[in-house]
Amino acid sequence: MIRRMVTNPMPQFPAGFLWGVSTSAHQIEGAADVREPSVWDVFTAEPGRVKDGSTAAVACDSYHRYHEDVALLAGLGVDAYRFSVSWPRVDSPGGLDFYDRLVDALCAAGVRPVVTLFHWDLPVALDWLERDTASRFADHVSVVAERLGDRVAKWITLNEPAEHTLLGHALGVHAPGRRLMFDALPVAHHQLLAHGLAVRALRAAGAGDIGIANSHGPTWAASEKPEDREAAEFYDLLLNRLFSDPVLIGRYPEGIGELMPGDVEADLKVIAEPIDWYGINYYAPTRVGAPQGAEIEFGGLSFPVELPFTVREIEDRPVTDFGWPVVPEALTELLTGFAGRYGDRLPPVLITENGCSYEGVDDQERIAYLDGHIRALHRAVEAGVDVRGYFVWSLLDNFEWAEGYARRFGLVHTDFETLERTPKASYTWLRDLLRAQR
Ligand code: IFM
Repeated sequence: MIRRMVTNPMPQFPAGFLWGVSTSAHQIEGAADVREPSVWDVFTAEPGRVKDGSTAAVACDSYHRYHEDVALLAGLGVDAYRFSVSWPRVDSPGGLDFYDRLVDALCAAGVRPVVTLFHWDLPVALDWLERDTASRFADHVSVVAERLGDRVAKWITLNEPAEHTLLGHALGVHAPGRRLMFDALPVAHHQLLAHGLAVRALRAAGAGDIGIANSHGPTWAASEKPEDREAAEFYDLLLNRLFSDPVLIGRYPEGIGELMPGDVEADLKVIAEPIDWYGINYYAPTRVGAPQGAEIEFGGLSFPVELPFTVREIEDRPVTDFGWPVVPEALTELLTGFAGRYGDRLPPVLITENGCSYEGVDDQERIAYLDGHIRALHRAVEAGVDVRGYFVWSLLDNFEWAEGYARRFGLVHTDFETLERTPKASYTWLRDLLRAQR
């Protein structure tokens, strides 16, 4: 547990630095009865998939209460709000009208809309194992861009394709619940292709300011032993290179391209379509060692397979209610490492997610977490990394996927019975920080 008074003044970030908060459609909107189903609706209906047995059918009911959310954003004083459009809702009658209203409300409140075009809620009829899903995504993107493009400040093609591949298709703890292990690699390739096609579709629709939100974090070897270092390098490749090398330098890490389907060289030219900025979702580093047994544990499930690594505990660090270690300086390490790896191929960076799960409305631990990470971010800026913005995950407590409503990441508490929103201490703290930054 970390509980300390935050006293030192926050250093000033460069003028024009973009401050925001993030959410995603499936996690907050509810109103599942007025849209087509997604793979997450099917997954959560299956017993045992979500820890508390809940679904996102109502969630925060932001579909009906978006005006309350916009008022909270305006009160917080953020420059921007990152939300996602639900592909199944866009495919439903009147679905785009909802986003039209939301975007108008944000603009009227002086909050710039940042739109994620895919945040895991794939329409049930589609499948990322199929190459055609990438083209279908580009069609979806064109429809959204035509309608909202005149008011959207920034576009994000995909959110965390790494987690969607690993958790959803390799391990099966997220929708669509497949356990394909390394046979899930085509899912990664097709999402990357979808990203490149989406960049082209956005530009064709006259939209600009385009990025992707990939999850990254430093990977630390459990020891100097060659087997631990090798395992850590492999994990680093999966988390920190598989989804960034193709986008930023137009090639897969060594040994991966030959495992991907289709004309990979031609696809990489699409995948590496230039973007305007690169989004990083950062939560924690990972300590990785050599495999220890024939079973892995994840999300309460055991897998009778041996992965080429095991995730080890990071000792002597506080952890969040989710059990994630709190290591702010790893964010500086991540950003300086990224800038070193990609050099001038790395466009300006935005932190598109950073946050933590804690109970309670007097959430001093969240304040300490955010304070530490924003300072770590500033150190990266001082070290010369071109970081242009920072988004807290999340505005509201919401549906945390396979964890249901048990994990609370919000600056605002959601009562899931009454749907009442109550700003937490961290909301007030961030509001004051943003005021001081201006
Ligand atoms: O809630 C998720 C979000 O959907 C994607 N990034 C990580 C968050 C916390 O687990």
